[in-house]
Amino acid sequence: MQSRKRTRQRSPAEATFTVVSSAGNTYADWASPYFSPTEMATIGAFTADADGDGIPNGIESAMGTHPRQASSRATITTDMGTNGSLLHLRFQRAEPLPSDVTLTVRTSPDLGSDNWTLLTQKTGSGAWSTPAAVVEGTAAGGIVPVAVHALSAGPSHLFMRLEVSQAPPP
Ligand SMILES: [Ca+2]
Repeated sequence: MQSRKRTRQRSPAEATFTVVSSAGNTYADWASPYFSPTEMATIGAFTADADGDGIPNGIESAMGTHPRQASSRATITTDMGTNGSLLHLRFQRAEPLPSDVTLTVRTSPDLGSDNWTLLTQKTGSGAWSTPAAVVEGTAAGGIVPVAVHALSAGPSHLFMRLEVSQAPPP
C-alpha cells in the first residue's frame, strides 16, 4: 500500500482588526478601556493616580498618556522667546481632547499670592478661548504639540500654569 503525503500551502498570517469607536468622547469613554466599571469609582477616577507616576488620570486623559503605565508620562516645558519677553509653555494634548475635559492656562506675576489670570482655555473639541496665544502643531498618534505664549511686558517675573479640570458633559 502506498501512502501519500500532502503538503498544504500555507498562506501568510492575516488578521483584521476593527476599531470600535464609541459615540461619546468623555473622560469615562477614554478611561473605559483601562478600568473596569468597578474601578472607575476608585483607581479609575479623574483625580486618582492608578499607576502611581504622580500624574492623575484626568491629566493623562488630557495629555494622551497611558493611565496604567508609569513610564508613560508627558512633559511640560517653558522657554523664553528670542526677545526675552515672550514666555512659552509647551505641552502635549490628546487629540481628541475628551469632551468634558478642560485645559486652562493662567499667568501670574508672582507665586506669592493667588493672583492667576486666565490666558486661554479649551474644552473638548472646542476652540482655545484666546487663539492668538496658542500655536498647535500637527496631530500625530493622537497627540498634538501645544505652545502657549504670554508677553511679559511689565513685571520682571511671569509664571504660567496649566490646569486640567473635568466638567459634566454639556
Ligand atoms: Ca498616573
